[in-house]
Amino acid sequence: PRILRFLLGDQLHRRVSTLTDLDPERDVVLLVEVEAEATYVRHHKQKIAFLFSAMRHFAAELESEGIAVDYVRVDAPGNTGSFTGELARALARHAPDRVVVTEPGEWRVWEMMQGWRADLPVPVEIRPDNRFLCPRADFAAWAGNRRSLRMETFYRGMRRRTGFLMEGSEPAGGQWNFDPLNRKRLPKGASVPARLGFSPDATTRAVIDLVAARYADHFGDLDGFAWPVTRADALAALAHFIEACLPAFGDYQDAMKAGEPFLYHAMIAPALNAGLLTAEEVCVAAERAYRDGAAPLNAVEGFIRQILGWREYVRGLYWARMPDYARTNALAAKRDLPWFYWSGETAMNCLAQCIGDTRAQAYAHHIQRLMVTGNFALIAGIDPAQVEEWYLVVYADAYEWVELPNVHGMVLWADGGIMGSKPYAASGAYIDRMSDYCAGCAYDVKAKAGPAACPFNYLYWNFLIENEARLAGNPRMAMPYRTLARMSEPRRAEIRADAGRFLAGLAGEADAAPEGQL
Ligand code: FAD
Ligand code: DLZ
Ligand code: SF4
Repeated sequence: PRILRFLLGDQLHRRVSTLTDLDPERDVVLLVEVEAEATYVRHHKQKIAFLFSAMRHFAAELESEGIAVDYVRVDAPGNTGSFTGELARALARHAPDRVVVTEPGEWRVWEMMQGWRADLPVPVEIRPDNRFLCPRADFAAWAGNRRSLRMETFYRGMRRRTGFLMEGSEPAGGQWNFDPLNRKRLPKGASVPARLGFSPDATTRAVIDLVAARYADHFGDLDGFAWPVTRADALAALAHFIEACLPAFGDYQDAMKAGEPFLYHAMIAPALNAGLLTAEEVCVAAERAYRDGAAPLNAVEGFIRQILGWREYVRGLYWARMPDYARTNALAAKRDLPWFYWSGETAMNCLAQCIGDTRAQAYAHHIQRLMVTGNFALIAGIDPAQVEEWYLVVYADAYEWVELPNVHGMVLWADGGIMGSKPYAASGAYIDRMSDYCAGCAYDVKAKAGPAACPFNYLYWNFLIENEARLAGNPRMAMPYRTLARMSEPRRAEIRADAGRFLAGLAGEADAAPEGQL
């Protein structure tokens, strides 16, 4: 039988389940660039350029193996602009006996696939995505109907199951988690390794031109494009990370520095999420560095936990709890996303820096996402749906399966505690401890009240006040609420006045809706 193997743009791995039993004599591999995927949110320009270029390179590699590839470019005449439309056109071109696909990363596309099964004239086989270490069904079995799902428990199970960093039945070094060692501030004058950038080849340059013209009104710069777009380059990026960055990755994992978004991070998430690398080979490479004595255990364990733990966990949680997961808003947050998330124009230096990095690179590292843009959205009470859309737009590695649990659950606590036992709210002191941002800021991080005070300081207390009914009974919030209880009435009023003035200013004069404001 002749099989049409439909490969989505983030499934670019030679051994992905769509391709495992490919018969080069008869089968055809279909890849399509479609307007609907490029614009269902207005992705950062670098994200589209990265994916189109990676797709084109991957198609060329398959062809060089003698495989028949049907590649539809976004500007090809007759392109219908959607997965469903392009699959239907391809069926007419190739008249296959059946279609094989790998399950997609997003619920939205999963629903489309159910439609294909129902409506297309040939059978459509949807295969599990074998690039993950924990199959969806196994996660669902672990999760059951439990309300709260803790990453740490899942992660220990994954360590046992895969054998990564295990000595028999015990964790290497006698401990599962070395995080307490991983909170160092970057020493003044420290020189960080240079990013291994990949200069665009002819294929990438053509795609960059296409994106610049076609998606000119999307967020983000294209100038600094340096992502690996082939498997060979992605493997080089991984090797560079293991050698130059992994040894210090643990120590400075949470550190932030103005003008240096990359620090000791791996910069591999776009490649990993698109299939250019697999989670397993990345963990193998990191563990080898530990076994060879090239990187310390706190770094290697911290890194493997991100991939074997967090990445697998958010993906499992997404599929186990969608579509309801996206709909909750446990803290009833409803303010609009401030315009400065797009423009970067704010006097708060930490936010200006992180948003500037994001616009220039389609990248910010984890703590920038969590403790700066994320924490601000949490304590300012921004509507989860608007925050989620922002994160899905702005990062080259963003797909809903990984973005949504991180934003909805980890950052905004909009899931009411499925992911984390308490919101990660923090005042300016945290940012001051972990970065050099405050020194260059118009606000004073030490000041608690008044127009010159760091807004994170009063927004933090205002957040606790606004959510007192919902959060005061949470045992993990007992300490801050005890402090709040000791506050005088005038001090509480001052916090609410500072926050009210600041939030009204954010909303702008025209649309400063009094409802929900202070
Ligand atoms: P490193 O810091 O070097 O980490 C190595 C790898 O671990 C990453 O490449 C990634 O694959 C994995 N990883 C680390 N943390 C997480 C996590 N919390 N969840 C899942 N995987 C993780 N990651 C995405 O891939 N796509 C997203 O859309 C995304 N959105 C995020 C939104 C928020 C609000 C937060 C707090 C985190 C988000 N992350 C997302 C996780 C993490 O920030 C990025 O994976 C990481 O910054 C990518 O850069 P890196 O490759 O240099 O990562
Ligand atoms: C993100 C993206 C973009 C921008 N463009 C395409 C595309 O043109 N063709 C394609 O096959 N995939 C694209 N993708 C990735 C898909 O959106 C992704 O496969 C789904 O979100 C499921 O994870
Ligand atoms: Fe951010 Fe406050 Fe520091 Fe300014 S003072 S950089 S607003 S934490």
